[in-house]
Amino acid sequence: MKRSVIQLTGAALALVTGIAGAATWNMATPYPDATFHTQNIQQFSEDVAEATDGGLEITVHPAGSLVKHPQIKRAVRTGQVQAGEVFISLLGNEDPVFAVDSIPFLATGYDDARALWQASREAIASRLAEDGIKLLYAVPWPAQGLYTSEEVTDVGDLKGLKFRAYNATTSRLAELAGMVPTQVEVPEIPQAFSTGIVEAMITSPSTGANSKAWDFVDRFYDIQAWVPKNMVIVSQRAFDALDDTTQQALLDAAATAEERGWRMSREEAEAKKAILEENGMQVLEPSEALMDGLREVGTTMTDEWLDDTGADGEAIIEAYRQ
Ligand code: PCA
Repeated sequence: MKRSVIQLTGAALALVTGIAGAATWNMATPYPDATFHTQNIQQFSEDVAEATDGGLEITVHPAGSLVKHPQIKRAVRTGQVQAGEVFISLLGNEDPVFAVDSIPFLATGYDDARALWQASREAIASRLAEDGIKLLYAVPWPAQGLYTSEEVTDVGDLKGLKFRAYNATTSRLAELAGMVPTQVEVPEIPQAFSTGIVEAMITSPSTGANSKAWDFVDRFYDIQAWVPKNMVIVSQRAFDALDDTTQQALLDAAATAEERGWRMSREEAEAKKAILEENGMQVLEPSEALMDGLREVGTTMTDEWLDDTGADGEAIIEAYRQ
């Protein structure tokens, strides 16, 4: 009898402290529900809730519904939301180090992308830390390909095209190739094409398929130009407010989400190219002439990036090449 009373008291106590210590976080993300990154984040949120017995609930607000993509980092910094997802190279105009994974032809496959991530992770994490932001993990998009309506046999064919850019790096690439860039977030891609604001883009098979690219372009050139990443970040202050066990559960779930995300990305690449084809698009190997021209643009952009980043950039490239 006595024992069961003690047990009951213990259980009741756990319940009470559990409730008192429970945290609810809001997480702002830029991409729609059907995106594999978003699905991975939903799973991450479920994993955290389960591992902490509901001690940390993360409510995911996708597609820029709570905070628009360009404001997500600031929203995490100011504590408007506790967590967020950001396309890392979107921050390239804040600090060029963030643009490293969007330099054309620096790292074009998953193994290279992982090596580049290992070489740049610390530099990126420490810049975020200066803003009171903790980096949890990053996951790549499939390699970026070129979407157009007309045939493109060399860089000259791109001249004058109205190009959908998604950061400063893609705008610069467009300029160097003689195109006219306009920055458009993923949820607005179909409308930007249908209203004639843009007529070509470079993005993954995932974003092309999810945007139903076949409604507005005919060709996908598999140029595999770079493998950019999204990162999941949290407010350091919100993190510090969690007890040790919850912090550890969050970090463990993040490590799991990072591995799962890289796996999902590899699977996406082929699956989504097949979907482009099934819907009537031509999935094409680029000509050597087109690749030569694009690589030249890539070399220029690597040099410019090294000029902008100085010793920090050099250290990253050196670590990457080893
Ligand atoms: N999709 C996102 C970023 C890179 C990608 O593949 C976009 O198009 O904005």
